[in-house]
Amino acid sequence: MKSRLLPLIAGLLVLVSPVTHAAKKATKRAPAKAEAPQPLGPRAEVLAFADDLAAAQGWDAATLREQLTEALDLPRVKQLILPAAVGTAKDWSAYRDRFIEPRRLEAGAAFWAEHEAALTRAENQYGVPAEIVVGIVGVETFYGRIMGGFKVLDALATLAFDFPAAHPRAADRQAFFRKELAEFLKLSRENGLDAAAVRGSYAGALGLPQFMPGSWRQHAVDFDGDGHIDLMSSPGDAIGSVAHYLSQYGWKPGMATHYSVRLPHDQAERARLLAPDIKPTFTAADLLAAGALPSEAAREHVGAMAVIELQNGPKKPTTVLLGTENFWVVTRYNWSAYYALAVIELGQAVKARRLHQARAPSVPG
Ligand SMILES: [Ca+2]
Repeated sequence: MKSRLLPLIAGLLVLVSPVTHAAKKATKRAPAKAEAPQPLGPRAEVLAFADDLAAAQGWDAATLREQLTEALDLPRVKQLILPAAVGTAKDWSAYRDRFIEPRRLEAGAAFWAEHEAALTRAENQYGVPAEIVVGIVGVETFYGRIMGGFKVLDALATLAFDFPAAHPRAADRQAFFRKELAEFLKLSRENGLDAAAVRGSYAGALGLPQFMPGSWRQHAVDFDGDGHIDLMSSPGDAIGSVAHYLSQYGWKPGMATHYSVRLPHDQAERARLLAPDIKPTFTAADLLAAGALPSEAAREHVGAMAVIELQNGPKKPTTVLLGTENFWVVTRYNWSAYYALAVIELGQAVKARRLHQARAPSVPG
């Protein structure tokens, strides 16, 4: 997916990522070595990339050649991009606890209070509830506290020209990062960013909402009205851009994200319902016919739903839910049911905290 975002937390996510992300073969992570990063150097493919991009954009080729050959090839980035070793137990409850915890809830409530006007305006304009935007910004960057310490130019150059061959989809991913490197260079020039100084995730995701450069150029909006799109330091622009992104991927105002369900006892039916993973496929009538028991609300749902099963480690029972088309839209931000449910539950928990605070009785004087 070209516009898929690769947030800062992807490193955490691979530990619990669904089968779609799992490596087909065991991939042992290299032990951390004190290997000093070296410049990419004047490799033929780097020079050709620089010349092609400079010609297409009307930029000075010598300057771009210099910028890219001097970019550092970062060993740590190549370690982090590899999927977790097979056999790592996925654990929704452990993953959830990383995000739905008191410090992040407190930060989320403060973020919501401070930016309530922008969140409300984004909800009115794009139909995406404030709690979903608050959930995404909270999971991605802890409300701007953790936006990534890698130099994005180095990280993207590493993945564009020296992508680890051990990755199961190395060729695809390398092509993706070459495109993102070009997008980053365009973005820097368009927005007056110093490309050599900008920091982000090991995969090149940027700012409060951790947009990839291509997503920034395609989906970000100036939402605070100052004439510039600034996802690095404008919470207003980040809020509007997240809502706009989800709206462009088909968010349906008023639709629930998910419902509860009991799976059928029949193993073959169960397997058939789980096979499409996060892709909404079955109507409530389909589910009932297959022997599943959707909740009352799910039975009223118009449209297709996905039957999603999350692992809770090797021993505990799994968590099962019905994801709607809006659940699918949240996974366009990051292709993982674990990610989407963390976003949704964090937003709900922050909202509940706000309501609780609003209702708390004042101490009688
Ligand atoms: Ca702005």
